Amino acid sequence: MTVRGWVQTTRSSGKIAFVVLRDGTGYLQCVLSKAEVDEAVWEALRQLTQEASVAVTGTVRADERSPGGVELGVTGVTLLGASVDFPVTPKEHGTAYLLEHRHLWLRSRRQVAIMRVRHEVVQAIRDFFYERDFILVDTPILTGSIGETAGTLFETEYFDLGTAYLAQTGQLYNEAAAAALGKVYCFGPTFRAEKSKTRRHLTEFWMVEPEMAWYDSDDNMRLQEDFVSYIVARCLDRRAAELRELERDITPLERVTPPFHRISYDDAVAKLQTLGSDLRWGKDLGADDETLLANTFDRPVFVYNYPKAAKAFYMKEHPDDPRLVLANDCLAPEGFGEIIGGSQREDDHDRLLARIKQENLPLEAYGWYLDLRKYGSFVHSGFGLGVERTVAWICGIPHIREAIAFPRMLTRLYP
Ligand code: NSS
Repeated sequence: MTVRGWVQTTRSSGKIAFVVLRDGTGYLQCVLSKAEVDEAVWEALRQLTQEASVAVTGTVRADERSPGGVELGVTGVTLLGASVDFPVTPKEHGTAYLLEHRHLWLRSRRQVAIMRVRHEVVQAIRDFFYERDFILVDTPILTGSIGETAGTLFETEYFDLGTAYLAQTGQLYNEAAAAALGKVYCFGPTFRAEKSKTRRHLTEFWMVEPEMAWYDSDDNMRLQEDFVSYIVARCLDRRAAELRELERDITPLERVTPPFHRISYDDAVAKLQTLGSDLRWGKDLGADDETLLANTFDRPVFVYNYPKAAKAFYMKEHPDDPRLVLANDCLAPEGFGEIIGGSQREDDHDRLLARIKQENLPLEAYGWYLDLRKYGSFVHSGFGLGVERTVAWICGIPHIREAIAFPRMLTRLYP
C-alpha cells in the first residue's frame, strides 16, 4: 500500500534505514533494506529530511516493536514536497522561538498529542450536554453590554451605534435563552484584554457556558462535578495513548470523581492564612492561593460564597449575608488553578438594578437583561469552564498557550 505523510525522523545504519512517517492519523515506521531495493529507492529514502512530504509504497507487516503494531516494508518512495532545514528540530528551543514558529511547532509529537486531547475534551463537552438535553444557543461575539468587568474589554467601532465589545462571556444572552429553552449552553471563543502575562491567561480563549433554569447554587455545583468528571473520564478512556506520549501521571486524574471537595470562602481564607498566605477577607484568591489551597485536597475543590465586592455584578446576593454572593469557583488539583467560575444569578429586579448602578455600568445597555427579571423572573444558575485551562490540566502542561493551536496573548498575534 501507499501512505502519504510527513517525515518525522530518519535513521540509517548503512544496510537498513528507518523512517517514521506522520500521516495525521498516527505514526508509521517504514523500513528499507538496502539489499532488497533498487539503489535509487535506497538513495531517495536516505536523503529524506525532517518534515519532507512523501508517498511511501510497500508491504504492511505486523511488528510488535513498532508504534501502532505494524511497519511498512518499503519498495518505493516519492518525494512530494522537500523540506530543507526545518526550523523546529528535536533539540531544545526557547519558548519565544517555538511560539514564533507555532505553525510548524504544531507538527511535533507533543503538540499533536495535546491537540488530540483538546479535541476529545471539546467532543466530551458537546456529548455531555447533548445527553442531558441541553440546547446549544450560539451567543453573539459582538456585543453592546459588558459581560464581566469593564477593565478587560476589546473595543471596536460599530457603524453609527458607537462602541461594540468582543464578548467576554455569552452568559447574559444565555440567561435570556434559558427562559425560552430551560437548559442551554453556548460554546465559543471569548475575549479579554488581559494585561497580565501569566501561565493561565490568554486574550482569546474558548469557554463553554451552560445556564439552567430552576437550578440553585448547590444544583449548579453538582452539575459541575459531574461535568468535569465526565470530561476527564473520556480523556482517560479514549486518549490514553496521547496522555502516555505526554508522560502524564494519570493517577491524580483517576481520582477525579464526584463529589468534589467544598469549602466556603470564609473557611478558605482562614485555611490559607494558616498556610502562610497574606490573603485578606474580601479579596479574590490569587494564583498562588489557589495552588496552596488546592494542594490540600486530592481532587478538585469548590470554593463557594464569595464576597460580593470580589465578583461580577450579576451574582445573587446570599439570602443570609448581604456581603456574600452565591458564587463558586472550581479549582483543579496539582497547581492548575481555577477552571470554572459559576454562580446563581440575581433574579430580583431591584437588587440587580442597584448592582448595575453601583458598578457604574451603562444602564442603557442592560434594559433587555433587566427585562428577564420583569417578565417571569426565575431562579437560575450557570457556569463557565475554560477549555484551555482544562486541557492544560488534563495534559499536565504548565502553560495554557500550548492548549490552543494558535494562542493569542498580550505580546503575540503572529502566526
Ligand atoms: O470570568 S469567569 O470566571 N466567569 C465567567 O466568564 C462567567 N460569565 C461564566 C458563567 O457563569 N457563565 O471565567 C470562567 C472561566 C475561568 O474559570 C477560566 O477557566 C476561564 O474561563 N478564563 C480564562 N481562560 C484563559 N484565559 C483567560 N484570560 C481567562 N479568563 C477566564
